Amino acid sequence: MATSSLAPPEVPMELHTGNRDRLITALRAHLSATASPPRGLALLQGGEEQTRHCTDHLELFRQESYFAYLFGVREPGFYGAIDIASGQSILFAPRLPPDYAVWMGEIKPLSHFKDRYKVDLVFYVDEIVQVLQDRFSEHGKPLLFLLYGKSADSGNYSKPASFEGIEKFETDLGTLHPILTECRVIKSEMELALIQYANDVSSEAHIEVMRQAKPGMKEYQLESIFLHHSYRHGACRHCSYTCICATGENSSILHYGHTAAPNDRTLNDGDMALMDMGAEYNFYGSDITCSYPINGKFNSNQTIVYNAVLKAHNAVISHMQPGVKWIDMHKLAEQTILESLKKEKIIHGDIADMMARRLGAVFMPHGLGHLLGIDTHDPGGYPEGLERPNEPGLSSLRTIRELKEGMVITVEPGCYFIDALLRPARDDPISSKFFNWEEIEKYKSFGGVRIESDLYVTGQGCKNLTNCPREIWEIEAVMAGAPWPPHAAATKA
Ligand code: LEU
Repeated sequence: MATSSLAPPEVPMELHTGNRDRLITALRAHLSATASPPRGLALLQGGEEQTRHCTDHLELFRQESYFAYLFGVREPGFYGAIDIASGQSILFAPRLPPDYAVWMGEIKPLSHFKDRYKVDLVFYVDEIVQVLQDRFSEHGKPLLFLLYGKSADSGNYSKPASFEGIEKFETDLGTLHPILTECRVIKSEMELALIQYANDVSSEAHIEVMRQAKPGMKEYQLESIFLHHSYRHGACRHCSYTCICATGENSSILHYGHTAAPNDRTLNDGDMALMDMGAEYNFYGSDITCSYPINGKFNSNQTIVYNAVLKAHNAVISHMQPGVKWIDMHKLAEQTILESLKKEKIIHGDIADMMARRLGAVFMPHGLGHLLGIDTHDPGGYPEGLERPNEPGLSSLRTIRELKEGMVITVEPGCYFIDALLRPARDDPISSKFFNWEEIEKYKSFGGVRIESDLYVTGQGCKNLTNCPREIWEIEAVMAGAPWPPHAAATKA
């Protein structure tokens, strides 16, 4: 039986009150520079429950992230508003039909939501026009700041609040999104505590998977161990993303594990496993990757690739501090990996030439890491004025910002042997000369290695929130039954 040292923490609603205060301060500062006095309300529509296609099967609801950030509301169908001048917060709850009490449970009174979510006022959604007009129209037609803006990762737009009668209000679609997005970039102590907890759960669950992995098992069994541990011991019902449980050649498929590649391969003796899985607690997530041999012992090729990636992971972490440019960290990781591959005669030639030709992207086509918070790819990576680069590898970066104290960002270098990238490199007469194709042939079905930790940027450097065995000897010891963290041994003795 797996044991656990986890204790799911109470979530203080002050976390979300603090998030609202941060938005109010930022909006007031912005508006006082353009209008006086600051007026209007920020109005957001929470997520709506979805059914499976045309059926009545309800998908498990997870709140929309911007709404979760400001209000912490778990239930679907809400609206939330913040009066910028007074700072008052207002929730609008859906009016539920009497039948709800029979099929879904108690219909909670509005006072329940006021107490639970610590807002100033609560009304029903069908009262929204009247409430906003009666209470907030002292300066004429009330002005509503709605959330409308593009996600730099998906290219999708957030849905601005809409309701019957919205034409009675003046609306602004451009102000709220960039300001609220920027608020989410810097984490408060309370947010950090939840991200740390999600990391504690995921680190422990990863170790449980590592201990149980054996040749002959299926990838989905590793996924199920992670999900079970996170939920059973950590109270995490959601994951931050679909588990990537890739073994053997599958570990070179960056976003493996989706419906068309559903973690269903049988594990073989001699395979590497690349496990990218993260639990989510009260909306805040984690994103961790561990790579190791299924049989518990690194062979020589596995050692070479693993140590190349580990060296890059550690080099980046040792350079991280406020002011450092993330694109420079990406290049540092690429260069470190290329140097290790050169030392092992997998590639040859001048590293600076390879960097200039962007050959690092043949082995690491994704970005070094991304902001993490309520979303796995947390927004704010490309604020206005910052353009996504278009060169290979760099174009996959989800941010090229300078690090700032309070950011949480993943560090996830990887090294993969991907046919779809090696083939064109081979076909290109100039690039081809940098590769030792005979040596690379030996890694044909190797797959890849990724090592991913979640880092908090402090005033002077950074703090690693992830606690998984990383050195080869540590992984081999844990897979052979040694305790983790290692001081657990001392405590037990
Ligand atoms: N999480 C990273 C990204 O999508 C890449 C990883 C899955 C290889 O940017």
